[in-house]
Amino acid sequence: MKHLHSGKVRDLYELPGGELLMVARDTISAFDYVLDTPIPDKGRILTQLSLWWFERLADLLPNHVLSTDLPPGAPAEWAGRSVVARRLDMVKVECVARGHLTGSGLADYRATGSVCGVPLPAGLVDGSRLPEPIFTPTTKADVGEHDAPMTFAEVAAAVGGDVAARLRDTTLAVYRRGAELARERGIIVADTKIELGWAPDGALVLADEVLTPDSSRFWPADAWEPGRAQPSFDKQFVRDWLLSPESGWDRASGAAPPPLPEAIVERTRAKYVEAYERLTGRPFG
Ligand code: Q0T
Repeated sequence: MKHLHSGKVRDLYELPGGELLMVARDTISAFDYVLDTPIPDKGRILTQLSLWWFERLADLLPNHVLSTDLPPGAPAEWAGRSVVARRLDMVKVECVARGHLTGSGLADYRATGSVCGVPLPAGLVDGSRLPEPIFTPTTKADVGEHDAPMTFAEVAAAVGGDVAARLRDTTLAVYRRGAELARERGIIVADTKIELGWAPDGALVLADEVLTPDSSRFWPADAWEPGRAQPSFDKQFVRDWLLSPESGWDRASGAAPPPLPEAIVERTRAKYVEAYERLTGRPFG
């Protein structure tokens, strides 16, 4: 197995036959740091959630999954959090859809009245639901840099108008399917980022991880209140503790965050399990 790449929360290997092996870790990020304290089972929970979504999206487009069996030679502890995938020619645009306004979309709106060139009504605030979901692509920035918003015209100039329209329509279709289903189960999917790639036969294929709390903003629907930052479904205990005096952490100091206490780890793990169980209707593990 040849190591190809390590991201914030995943490792990528090449198998002898040329397929990829994606392995999700239990790491969690907060305030742009990857924390030293893992959340037990997070890699398995998000991998299983993503696989469940792939099945529910299969009528919209094919996905990169070849097998969920552990390949020969892989360590047993990767079971349940690894996926053997087709190697694709990845689309070099970050494909994002938003149904609610927050984060970098909110910043763009406050500066321009638009997000990625899509004009929006006046008077929207942090957390507002948009009149309809919008495609808000960004550049794929190098490690350490931040993605920059792209207009649809910029995407079209980069990949061609027909491909740009397919990226937009596909991203919006995945978002709509995910947000609609999640909403019925008490979770708002405010926005989502998907990874798309081209198969050798020309098919546009859904890759990576889809509609998980790492690729999307999940909010508890019963706490939604536009006009303030919304609580995160999964990470709120981590954020609250890190910003509390108990953590002793000064975010402005530039120091890395301290290790998480066991109680915060356990409550956060329970939120990932809850998201999985609410969405899929299946017990985890
Ligand atoms: C991927 C092909 O490795 C990455 O960046 C290197 C700088 C990021 N990355 C690429 C892939 C996938 C998937 N998923 C795929 N099916 N085929 N590349 C995943 N992450």
